[in-house]
Amino acid sequence: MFTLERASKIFPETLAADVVPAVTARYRLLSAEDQLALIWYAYLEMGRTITVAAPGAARMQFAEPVLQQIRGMSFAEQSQVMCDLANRVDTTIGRTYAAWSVNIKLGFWYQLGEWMAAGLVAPIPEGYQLSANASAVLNSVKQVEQGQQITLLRNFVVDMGYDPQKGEGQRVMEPVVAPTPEELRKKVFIEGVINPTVVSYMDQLNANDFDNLIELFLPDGALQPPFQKPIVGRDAILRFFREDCQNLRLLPERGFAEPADDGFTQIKVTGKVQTPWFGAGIGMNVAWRFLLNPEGKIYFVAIDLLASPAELLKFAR
Ligand code: 45D
Repeated sequence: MFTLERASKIFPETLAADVVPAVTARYRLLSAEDQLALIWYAYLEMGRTITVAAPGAARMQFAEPVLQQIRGMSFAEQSQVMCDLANRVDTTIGRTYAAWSVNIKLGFWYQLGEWMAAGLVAPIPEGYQLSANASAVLNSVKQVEQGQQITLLRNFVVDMGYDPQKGEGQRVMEPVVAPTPEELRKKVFIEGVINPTVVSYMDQLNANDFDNLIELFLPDGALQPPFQKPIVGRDAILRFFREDCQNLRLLPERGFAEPADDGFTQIKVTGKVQTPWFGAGIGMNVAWRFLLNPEGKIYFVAIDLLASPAELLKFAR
């Protein structure tokens, strides 16, 4: 019998971008001031080659009251709010922030970044000197490929604020968009993979058709996002799809299927994923590792951010 533990080890030769958790761990040891300045410099650096998509109005309405409150503060107070967020201090804003979904958090910082650049919110002090450790972390951020850079920035932002329930509480999330109408859906073609479950998974996720997508999973099925623990069970996976997976673009390229124990099938697919935040500007190199039961339902799927583009072609037995 497959257990989640065993399932998570299929295709062990897949090399994930371990540099991401490693750099994130080093970043967490820095002072709040260093963290904020580092993100600012990293963000400026990235802004020279790619632009972040302005968040939609509907999405921003949730962060708006806090943003306006911050805008009305003195520079000293604004800096304090930002440091408190980075320090995960228990404040009203820290609690509000922690309950937001990832996209609302990103939208909040996007707006603050715009206001910092425009002089409406306290900037990073001119000539601020990063500590030696912070400079080293910033250098590491600059050295990785762009898909890994934006994953790092996302990690930094997600961890801020004060969450008394450690992620178990009710989330404030943007409204769920309607699924793309059938006639407007673009279908994927995956070289080497004709499995209908895998193809439907890609097409339905691309169409934001989460209610049909979840039907592809076994009731005790699991989905493991990059660098995270598996999300187990249909309810939790569906919540994750609605909260975190709207308007993703999955561009699977090729794959490989083979029989596993007990009549199961394991399928590895590699390709690119685009986030609505950067559109076609950044394609993240990913692998999907599926384990399907004999009826073709998903027992397990892991999404890995790949260490390098060379991993896209790695299907050696
Ligand atoms: O502190 O098949 C300032 C799943 C300075 C689903 C700032 C998936 C101060 C299943 C600049 C103001 C989801 C797993 C801060 C597939 C300061 C599935 C601002 C994968 C913070 C394929 C910083 C999807 C800002 C993937 C504004 C891999 C930073 C999705 C903004 C990956 C950073 C999406 C942004 C990623 C980062 C998105 C917008 C990595 C966005 C990253």
